[in-house]
Amino acid sequence: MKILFLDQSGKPGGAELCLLDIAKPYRDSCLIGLFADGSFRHLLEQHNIPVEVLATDPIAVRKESNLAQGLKSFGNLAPLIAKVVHLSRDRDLIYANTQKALVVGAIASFIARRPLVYHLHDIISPEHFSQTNIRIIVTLANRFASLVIANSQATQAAFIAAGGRGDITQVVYNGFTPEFYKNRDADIAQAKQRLGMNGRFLVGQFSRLSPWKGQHILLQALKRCPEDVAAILVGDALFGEEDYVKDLHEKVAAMGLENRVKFLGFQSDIVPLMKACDLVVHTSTAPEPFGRVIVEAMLCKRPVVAAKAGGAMELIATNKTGWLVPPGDAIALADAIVACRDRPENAATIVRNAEIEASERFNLTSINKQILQLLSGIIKN
Ligand code: UPG
Repeated sequence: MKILFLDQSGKPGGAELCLLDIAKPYRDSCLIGLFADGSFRHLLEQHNIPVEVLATDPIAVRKESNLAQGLKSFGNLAPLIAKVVHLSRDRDLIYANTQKALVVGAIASFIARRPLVYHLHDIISPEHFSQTNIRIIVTLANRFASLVIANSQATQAAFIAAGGRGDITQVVYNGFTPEFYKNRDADIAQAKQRLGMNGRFLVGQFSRLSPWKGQHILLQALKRCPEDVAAILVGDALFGEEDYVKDLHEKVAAMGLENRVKFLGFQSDIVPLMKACDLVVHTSTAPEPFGRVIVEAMLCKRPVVAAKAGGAMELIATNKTGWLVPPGDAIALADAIVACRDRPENAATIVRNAEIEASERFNLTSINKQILQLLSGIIKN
């Protein structure tokens, strides 16, 4: 199957890491078209996945843009759309992995008469998108997409609640390769040493630094935990959240947490660091569409506490495969961290259950089979 994948980002956020895994089986015949250059291109090249940067000027429209801004940037899209139309001529389908990819992909699919698939990684709600952008996404998906893949039931429900067509929407979770997380324990001692956190109960937060990812909630929780509890924040601002990063650093200083918090920036291989942690926390203050880090923690055999909203609730059964606490509740998070530190035997049982469940439910091989089946159905029709 010849697929033209489209993604607006040059940086490897969760949607891009998911796309990397989806594209692997098609590497001999697909092309990934990016709307910006960056380290995501290098990552695709390392995996021998054909990639081309289709636009060099950043596309100005943002998630919160209004109609006038949206229309203005629309005019700038014409050359990009022309390129996508050209590239899609000898492809079986266009696979849009982000919102701007949907806008370009929808128009190109109409002109080139190619089926369009839209992989929806976000919860379409006013917390994340302006009303204009919600209308654009829903209208284009309803009118042009043959299939909308939602990364969780929560994402699917939000899309339908916003007016999206349920009859073209299917839930497909992110897939992972369990073997990738196994037999890497030799790196743990080295990672702990590198972090200078020996003898501490180490809590890890792995995600881009962004207000809704809630790193500040972890800092507040840490302040309430005993002194031997320390934290690493792994990730960087990917999409213009530099003010939040500055704010986090100021908070750490103001709260006297300098010796208990380390900012590690973006790391291309999170596994050794995750394994060096005693607990992984997911602290999003808005419903998380899926939550890759939760599954990665399970596969790394590390206990995980997540915010009880959105897709996270489909990933964790509390007290069986992890713990869920109310989003934005630093007190509940601190209590969960201390409970995990004080009852390691309980955590060990949970970790065993979680690894078995995650290896089965989120196995990349079966997830990619599911996607192949869905795509084959579209091409036949
Ligand atoms: N990560 C790194 N290095 C870092 C920090 C993070 O590789 O330094 C990885 C992390 O391991 C994870 C990914 O980045 O695999 C981030 O995933 P996630 O927080 O789930 O992704 P988002 O960027 O928020 O992307 C969207 C949704 C999210 C969903 C994802 C895939 O918000 O809920 O899981 O798309 O569908």
